[in-house]
Amino acid sequence: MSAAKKTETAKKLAKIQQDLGMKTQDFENGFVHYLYNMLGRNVDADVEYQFRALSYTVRDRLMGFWKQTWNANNKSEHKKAYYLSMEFLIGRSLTNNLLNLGVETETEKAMYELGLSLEEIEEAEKDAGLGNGGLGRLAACFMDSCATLQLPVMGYGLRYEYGMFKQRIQNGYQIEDPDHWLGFGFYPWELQRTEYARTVKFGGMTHLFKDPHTGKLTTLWEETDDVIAVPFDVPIPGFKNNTVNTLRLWSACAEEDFNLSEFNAGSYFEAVAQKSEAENITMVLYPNDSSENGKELRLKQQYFLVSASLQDVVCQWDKKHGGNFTDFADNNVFQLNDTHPSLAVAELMRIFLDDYAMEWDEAWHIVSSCMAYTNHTLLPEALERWPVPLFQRLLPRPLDIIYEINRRFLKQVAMRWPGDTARFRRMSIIDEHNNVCMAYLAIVGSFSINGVAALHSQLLKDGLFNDFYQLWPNRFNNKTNGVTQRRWMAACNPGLRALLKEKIGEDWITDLTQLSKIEDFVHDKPFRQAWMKVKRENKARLAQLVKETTGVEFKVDSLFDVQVKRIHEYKRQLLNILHVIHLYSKIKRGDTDKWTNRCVIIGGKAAPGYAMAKNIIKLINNVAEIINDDPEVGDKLKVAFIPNYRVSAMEIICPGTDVSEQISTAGKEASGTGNMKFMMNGAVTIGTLDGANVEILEAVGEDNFYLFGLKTPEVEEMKHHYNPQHFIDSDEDLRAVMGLLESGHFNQFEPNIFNEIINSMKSPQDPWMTLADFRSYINAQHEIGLAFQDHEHWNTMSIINSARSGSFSTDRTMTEYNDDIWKLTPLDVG
Ligand code: 26Q
Repeated sequence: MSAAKKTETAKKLAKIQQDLGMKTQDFENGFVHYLYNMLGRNVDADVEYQFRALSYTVRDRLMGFWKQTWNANNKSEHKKAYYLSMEFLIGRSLTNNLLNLGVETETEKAMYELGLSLEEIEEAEKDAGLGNGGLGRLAACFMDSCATLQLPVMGYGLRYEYGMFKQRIQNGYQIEDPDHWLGFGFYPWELQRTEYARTVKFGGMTHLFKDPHTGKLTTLWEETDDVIAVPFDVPIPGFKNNTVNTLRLWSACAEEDFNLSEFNAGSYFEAVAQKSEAENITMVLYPNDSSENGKELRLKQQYFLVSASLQDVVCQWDKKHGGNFTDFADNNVFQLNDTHPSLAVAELMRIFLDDYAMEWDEAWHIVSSCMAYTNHTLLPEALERWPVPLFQRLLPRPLDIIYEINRRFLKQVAMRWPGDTARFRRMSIIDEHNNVCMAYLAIVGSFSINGVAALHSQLLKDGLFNDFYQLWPNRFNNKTNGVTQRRWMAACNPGLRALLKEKIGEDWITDLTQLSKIEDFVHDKPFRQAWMKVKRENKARLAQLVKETTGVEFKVDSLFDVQVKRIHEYKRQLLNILHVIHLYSKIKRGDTDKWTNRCVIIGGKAAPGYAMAKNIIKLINNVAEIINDDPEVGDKLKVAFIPNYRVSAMEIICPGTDVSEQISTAGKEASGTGNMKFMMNGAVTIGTLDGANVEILEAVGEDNFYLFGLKTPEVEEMKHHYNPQHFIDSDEDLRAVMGLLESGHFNQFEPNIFNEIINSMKSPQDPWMTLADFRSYINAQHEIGLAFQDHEHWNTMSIINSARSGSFSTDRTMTEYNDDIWKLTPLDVG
């Protein structure tokens, strides 16, 4: 095709695209077209087909903007950022895409005209559960904010065939079912792009090779088992700004003509088995929210992500700049979401050294100027370490490079601290047990290292990474997490959105600090009443979810007290349960003066191999059963464990919550993001001084936050002489609670099943110090109960919490990443 003809055709296509239209009638037409012509169904088809037809209709309308953004990105010379993450916890996309396209009303009408309900169709969408919890959801919120801020950021992740497992409760125990979210390979929001497939090497061996012409030594990595990485692109629309960014998810595929030699030798079966081994790489998401070390497949996943993504970026650069990498670091930056993609440091070195014959110093200069690392945990046991022998077998060439990085790095350490062998040993990327320490690899290779809340970032400098902080203080910075208010307010809380629109307009949707304006109405009676009404309706919706999933009936007038997050000892669901048992024991002894009826919701998944966490779920369910079945308790106290907690459940839970439980042992929760979702939607927090709670408290003030528990230094100090028995002996209420637990009251026909839980809490070695915080937690909860009885006072706290949540938007977080780390220019796509 001639250049002129090409331009003419492009214009013609753009015109056709525009003609798609954004009116009610256009959505009706599109929907019917897909339902009839593509799916061969009628309007009375199953709601899954309705969802498919509607999502295709919406996707059509994203395509033009997507291509426009893609072209704008490729055309002009500007810096881009790449967010490398093993997890993107997207959840559902239809509602969000309608909101960001600004066509919710039109679509709703269109469906109504056809006798259908948009809400029902939206609920038919499966969650894309490609993440465990906070870290994965954060990545998804980041993508939304970057598109809304028009930042040229691309996400790189994995397209797991099976996402986070589905959780069922049977006899109180967690049962895991596979989450085949793709159904029969169907996900309307992805676009396969086989033309950008890449090859990733594993195994084999390395040897030096001397180029006979140049005399230059290069390393060859040969006899490898190769796996093809096929990209699937997911559109990420910004809020009403014509920008659609890209999330690229890699899927593993065996080589096209897989192992023909073996096939010819008659090993047909082995050849096919190898094919499935290659495709195993992206089969399933690891369901641990803290590291699982030493698992070969996990390391393969990490290298697969990193290698495919870096090749993708470097190839595109090479095409444009013909092998000249001088300006590469000025135009590209990689943000590493935790240590999972740390191998990026070694892999980019490998590409430059081996594929482009670059000198070490030049390559290192570029690599260490374009990598930035975010840490999400302080728990030392969660730091990723991989055995060198495993590395040697799977990734011999990257391991060579890591050794060389370490050798040069340790030389620097020795120069700075001559003779300090202890420090030398502490800082080595290869530890004393012959493991590769991924966090150190990330730190050594990055120009920026950040924590995810002010306290957490400080603790990284003081503790975990202190040696590195002394060496490179300027690399360390803080970026407090956020959440996107588009999903976590506008989309999931339509009642609140309507009320806000009436009072302060809709600017808060792209500038959350605007929420502070509602504080002007805190004494305005009609506004206050409307606020209360919205909360009440949201509580009714939540109560319905609880009824449907657990059979437990909640009264809307009760205090809704919620803790939803992964089940982990440091998050202390146990402390919550101790409080529940305390309330129960008070009811049983008739101590119900000034009682506040309370509904306690707990939800979350336990890692399948984490026995203690699974047992905590069983305890919650047993306690719930005894309490809910006791007529003497009645509506005074209800307890429900919501099964299969996930993004779409939180969309119903957070708008209907009165009290948000953020009760981790101080110094252990890096940030938390659920805390922010609750706050925005008008819940009051009961929390320790941990993670972003510190900043939430600062924003709302002590009058609007229920603070309790030991502070981080107090926890550290108490470690040396922790005596849980002392707390039991000196506290009558705690004694009663422990007595009930130990008597087997909650496990009458299941003797001893909670012994380990009880022993862990009573152990002087308990790192989570649950019993130490019991008294102050109970007192704070008591205050909450009383405060809730004063409806007006409670309403004021609720309004203030939401009004002062302005800084917890990922729009703010992304702006800070950009100003301090990425330095991108927003790209107006017109
Ligand atoms: C690592 C290696 C092997 C297998 C699994 C893992 C793994 C997977 C997921 C390790 C950690 C995670 C997830 C961690 C996580 O979600 N951390 C949370 O991140 C949030 C976002 O910054 C914070 O708000 C939370 O405080 C933090 O716990």
